[in-house]
Amino acid sequence: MKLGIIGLPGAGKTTIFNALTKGNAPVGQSMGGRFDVLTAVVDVQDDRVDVLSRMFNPKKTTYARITYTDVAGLKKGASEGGMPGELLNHLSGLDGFVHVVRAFDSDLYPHPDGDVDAIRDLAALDTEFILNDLGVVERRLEKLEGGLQRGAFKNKAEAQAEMELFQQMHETLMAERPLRALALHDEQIKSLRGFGLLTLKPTVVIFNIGDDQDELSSTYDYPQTVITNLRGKLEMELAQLSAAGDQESLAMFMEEYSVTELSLDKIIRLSYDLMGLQSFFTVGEDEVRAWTIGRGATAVDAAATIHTDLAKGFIRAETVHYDDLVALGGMAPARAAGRLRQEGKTYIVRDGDIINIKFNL
Ligand SMILES: Nc1nc2c(ncn2[C@@H]2O[C@H](COP(=O)(O)OP(=O)(O)OP(=O)(O)O)[C@@H](O)[C@H]2O)c(=O)[nH]1
Ligand SMILES: [Mg+2]
Repeated sequence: MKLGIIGLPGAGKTTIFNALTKGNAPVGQSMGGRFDVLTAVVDVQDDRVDVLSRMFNPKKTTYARITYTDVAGLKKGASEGGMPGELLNHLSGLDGFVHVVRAFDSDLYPHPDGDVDAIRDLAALDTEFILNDLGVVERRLEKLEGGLQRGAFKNKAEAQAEMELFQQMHETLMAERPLRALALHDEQIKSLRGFGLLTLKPTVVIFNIGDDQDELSSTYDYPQTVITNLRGKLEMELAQLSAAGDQESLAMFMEEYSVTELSLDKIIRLSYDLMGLQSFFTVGEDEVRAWTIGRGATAVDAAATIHTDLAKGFIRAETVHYDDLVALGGMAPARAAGRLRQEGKTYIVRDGDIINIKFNL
């Protein structure tokens, strides 16, 4: 799961990258068109993993993970004449975006456009993505129309259905709305995967506010989109103190700014949930581990997430739900109470399932 931190130049992308990843990447300097230099993997905090870890006392405890990448090099006009192929490839390959919008004012680092206007800037980068997608959709529509006229499609009904979908997408983009606004169902989203449509991807919008600034609200309201405020610079400094293990300065700093907890875990969790992800767990003496799986995934998908061999030789999935395990107080009582179920390949995994794959190769 890889999320790209995007935003206009100087919006605070690298600052927020550091805040989320407890990193030390240099801020206030552009990376000169190199857009995929900063990548970091973070743990998704999950109380359930901590509880399981106390219960099984394993050698190793592993949380679910998200990769964040700092995507430099996007500016207004980026889509004019088409985005550079390399940048577009990079963006298309991401699972979602964290869109950082500048809301802070700073004499030291004036806004390149002269004044700060977060709503304008949010729309500006959205427009670039919308124009990019519009190009993709129009090219596909031309092909479909031409092909249908010439009778080039074996399955005419299928081509017709695709054309209707693309016409609907075209209307949405022409109304300057992202494709997320259509709330397409999973099958449709799957069929669109190869097109690299940017406005279809789930997005967290972060208004990057100044240390003493009030939170911004907005009417920006689309499916698969969340909006949040973050004091980027302050959160970066707190995250860095925390990473350096400087508890004393951290406590002082937090007190001074009336911060009760670091925001990074909240934002990481937010992006995890937004992507429609869920966790299942494996437990044992060696390791307690959270694994990431999409909604609707089956037991055999879960097996494949752990190892392809487990999927190939799949026999059954011994499954107990986290809530049952904790309520009953352990594996043995859960088994005695009949809560340890034997599930087959097609079982739909639930968030919080604890799974032991039985397999034979
Ligand atoms: N006062 C204040 N300054 C900030 C905040 N966030 C970022 N800055 C400053 O704004 C400047 C740009 O921040 P960066 O994080 O480098 O922004 P960026 O989006 O990565 O910039 P580019 O990579 O050049 O596009 C730096 O000087 C930061 O210190 C904030 O929340 N408050
Ligand atoms: Mg940067």
